[in-house]
Amino acid sequence: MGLEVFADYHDKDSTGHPSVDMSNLTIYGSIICPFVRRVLLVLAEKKIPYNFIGIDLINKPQWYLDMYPAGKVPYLKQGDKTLPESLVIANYLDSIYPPTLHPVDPYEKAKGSLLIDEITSPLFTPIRCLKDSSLSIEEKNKSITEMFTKLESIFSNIGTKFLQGNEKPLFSDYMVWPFLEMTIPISSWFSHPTINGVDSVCSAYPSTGSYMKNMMQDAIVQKVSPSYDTFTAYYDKYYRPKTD
Ligand SMILES: N[C@@H](CCC(=O)N[C@@H](CS)C(=O)NCC(=O)O)C(=O)O
Repeated sequence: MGLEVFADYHDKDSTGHPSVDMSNLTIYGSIICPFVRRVLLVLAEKKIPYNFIGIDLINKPQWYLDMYPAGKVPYLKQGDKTLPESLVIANYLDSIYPPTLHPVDPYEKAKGSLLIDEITSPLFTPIRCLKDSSLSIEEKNKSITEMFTKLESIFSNIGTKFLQGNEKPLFSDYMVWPFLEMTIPISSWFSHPTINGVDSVCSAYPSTGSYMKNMMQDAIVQKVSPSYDTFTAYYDKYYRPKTD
């Protein structure tokens, strides 16, 4: 049913911080959160050992809010050092565990940051559709179609296997992917007229589909990505309008 991955997550009934070896790097998060998966991709790529403490995002434990009042995920703790914000955490991990996932050339590294912004920005559309109950399904699907059209123009301009011309994903690819992968389960969940799997993306938006297929073949992506069932079971549980 896809929700097993959340079985040991901490919710408002959790009585206190779990006892784990806090001499290890610790990440608080939820696998459903694309910001968290950014960090998990960097950890997996670099084979960094860490504790993962699952946080129920809808019913957060009080001890988590006491520790980090903003209550967002991801959150990193390493000894007495703490950090919020996915890009800050991912960059920090990249710096302290070389070799870097960024291009070595500083100009290319800067261009990678621009690409992350440019591509992630339209990718907030499906997430907004999940959360916004004021829009009809037709309006949501229309905005998802507009998002794919925008992405297609970006990916056709890029035209390389991965974002920065490398033979393997770099930092920018791993920062964008967690948002991009969600476009398929969310579109299918809204019964989008065109999008119901990666092949349908390839048919309608070939440059975007081809990039997605390349990313899906990456072993690190395969390790971190939740299953399609996990996405849809989570959306059913938290975003399906109540019918009574
Ligand atoms: N800018 C933050 C955004 C993190 C974020 O919004 N995470 C969401 C889950 S995907 C969250 O913590 N939501 C719970 C809340 O806002 O209370 C980052 O890059 O880490």
